[in-house]
Amino acid sequence: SVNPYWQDLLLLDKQLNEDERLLRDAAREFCQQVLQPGILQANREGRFDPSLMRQFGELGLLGATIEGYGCAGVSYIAYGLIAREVERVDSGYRSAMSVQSSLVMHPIYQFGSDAQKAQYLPQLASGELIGCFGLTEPDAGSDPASMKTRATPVEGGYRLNGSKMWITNSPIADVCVVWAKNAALDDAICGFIVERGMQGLSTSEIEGKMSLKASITGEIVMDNVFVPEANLLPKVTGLKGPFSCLNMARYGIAWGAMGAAEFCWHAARQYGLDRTQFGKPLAQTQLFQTKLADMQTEITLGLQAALRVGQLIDSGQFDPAMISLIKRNNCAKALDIARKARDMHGGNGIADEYHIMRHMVNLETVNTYEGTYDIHGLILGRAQTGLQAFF
Ligand code: TGC
Ligand code: FAD
Repeated sequence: SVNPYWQDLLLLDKQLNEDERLLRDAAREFCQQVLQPGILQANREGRFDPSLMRQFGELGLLGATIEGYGCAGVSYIAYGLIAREVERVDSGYRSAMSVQSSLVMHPIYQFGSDAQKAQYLPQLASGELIGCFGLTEPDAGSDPASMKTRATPVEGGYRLNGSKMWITNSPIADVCVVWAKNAALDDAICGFIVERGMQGLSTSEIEGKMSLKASITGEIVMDNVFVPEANLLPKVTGLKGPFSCLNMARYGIAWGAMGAAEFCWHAARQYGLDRTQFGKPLAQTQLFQTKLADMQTEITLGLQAALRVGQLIDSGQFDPAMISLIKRNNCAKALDIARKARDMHGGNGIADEYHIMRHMVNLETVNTYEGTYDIHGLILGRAQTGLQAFF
């Protein structure tokens, strides 16, 4: 007989509180009923529908951990559960949600002035405004300290020059949180809120992506853009600004990647039960079953680890190394699970109607952005040896 808890052997569900379960169920219903039916076509066409952000907003899924400003004020565990449900449908949709929440609203909330919070947060929470986060540059990816974008002080504000690359949502963003070296502060890195319509700003789309096609990605090019003093994030200088936003986004990705992996695992199991070769279901072969067991093991452990880090964030005890550990491991395991599930679906595994290969190619990006697998390995290596191995 089938173990009734095969999907949740360590009973994660029972470790959640009532509010977290209710939010998880509401997010799952929205994702399965609203997002899942359209994903095949959106991915085929390489299209992100900006109105989805308003729908995320209506459900309270944007900036969900923030107190006030129209935000839900839920726990980081709840935020992780949302990411898991959204990414069960598509990593690109989770990208849109996590950039808005962790990389745009979080820095404005943590490092913004009262006026900036009041001006931007309510409309970002409702999805009326779409935000993006510009850290990566053509010549500065894993090493953002080498960025070239510069802010030069002028009367009343700054002139920004430089270009950002691979920026989720930039072509449709109303608000860009851009990180630049501030010449007024000895080139310390500062955050600036750059708005659509500012002269000299352009955000062209990057074409030809074979991964995360249902997410829109672009550049941010700034040619002498005047940014008023009021748009400088006043409460942080240095790389700890962008990195502390990345902590939260990476944590959400660790949950999200498990959502994509769960989709692939459940689909492979069902496919194996339904498909007969050599006179018996594929799921009745030893090779198929041990692959399912590997998937179940990695997902169950990965979710427990993400839950544990969520508890530590919620109780103010987290360290960035914990987040590197789960981002790195969960993304790599999810990618491996998606590749296995692709194989277990045989030829059907390459058809987009089965959704597996889309998850697989999406997870290639997820394993790379927000710090690659190897970069998180080096962060963990440094944290246990005290030795810097980046350069
Ligand atoms: P390092 O010397 O280590 O640190 C510089 C300053 O930053 C502080 N810091 C942190 N603060 C908070 N949280 C963290 N995780 C932090 N890590 C470092 C550190 O204490 C120091 O502060 P201070 O006051 O002493 O100045 O800096 P480094 O240049 O040696 O950094 C090395 C490295 C490799 C760890 C770092 O550069 C890194 O993480 N690289 C990866 C880059 C990355 O993740 N980029 C992500 C771009 S955004 C993105 O991909 C969005 S995708 C969104 C989506 O669609 O979902
Ligand atoms: P590189 O840094 O050039 O790395 C290439 C390879 O070299 C990797 O395997 C890396 O692990 C390895 N490597 C690098 N340094 C070392 C070292 N010291 N030792 C050993 N190996 C090393 N960025 C943003 O700022 N905002 C966004 O919204 C955003 N969205 C993205 C969306 C998509 C679809 C993609 C693909 C990327 C996005 N990024 C975004 C950028 C992303 O964060 C970077 O791609 C990532 O940080 C890696 O940088 P890179 O591409 O320049 O690769």
